[in-house]
Amino acid sequence: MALENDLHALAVEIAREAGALAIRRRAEGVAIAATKSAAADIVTEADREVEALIRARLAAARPHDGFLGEETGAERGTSGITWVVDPIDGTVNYAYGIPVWAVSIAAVSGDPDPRLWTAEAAAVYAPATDELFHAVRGGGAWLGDERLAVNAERGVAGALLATGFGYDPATHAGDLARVARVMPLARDLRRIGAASLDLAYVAAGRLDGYFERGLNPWDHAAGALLVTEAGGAVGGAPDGRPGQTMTLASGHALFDDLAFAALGVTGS
Ligand code: LIP
Repeated sequence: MALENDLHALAVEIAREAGALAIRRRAEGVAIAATKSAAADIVTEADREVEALIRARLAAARPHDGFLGEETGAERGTSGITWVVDPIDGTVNYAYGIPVWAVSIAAVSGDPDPRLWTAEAAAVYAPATDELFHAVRGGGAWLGDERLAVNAERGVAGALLATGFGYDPATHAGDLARVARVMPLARDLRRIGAASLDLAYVAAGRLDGYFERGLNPWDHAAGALLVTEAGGAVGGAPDGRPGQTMTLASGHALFDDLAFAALGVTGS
């Protein structure tokens, strides 16, 4: 258990430190450093600087761990623990000055393959609201000192759902068709723009469910543990885990219907 507690404490401490750096850089003005998969897929100088800070602090504290970061890629470790990091999740919101973005840090054990790893600890820190969502496997999900729980029941008005759209315009028609299939389940839809916060909000009961195609492992690694530790279900990919093909999250009562609408199959 000490291993999980050490991982959790480190994730929380570094997420706060990284969030403070990102907020400072935001106040100084954001510079777009490059584009990645599409013109809309931007990376700022702050993304790179914040990931460098996180990576350096983790290497100093746990030099034999592996790392998988959105901006600097993967490096295998020898300890059996890998850190999965999105330094600024919600980069477009961050660049536009929309205060909805987060530092997402997860510690996973086992094979550093998102289809195989076990999430051990997670921290999702939203500096604009000073909200730190965190979890240890088997220890519950928390917002600060408040224990979190997903919305277990289905409301008569329908579900408050969130989704997102990829950076590639060629994927938008398919994503919108999926929204049309899912809307009969919904009372309304939100497009928050930061997957880690979408997932944290499901864990906190602020959303009833979330679905999004095309996420990367660093987008969902920490948030998925928040949801399961808050009593919810995650999945979407053929192996039943969150993945590139789809990320789903909700309470168990909604999950299969959400999966069927989003994927056309059962969620189990
Ligand atoms: C973002 C996700 C968001 C998704 C965006 C992008 P980034 O991550 O958090 O949910 O809709 O396309 O993937 O790029 O800001 O780290």
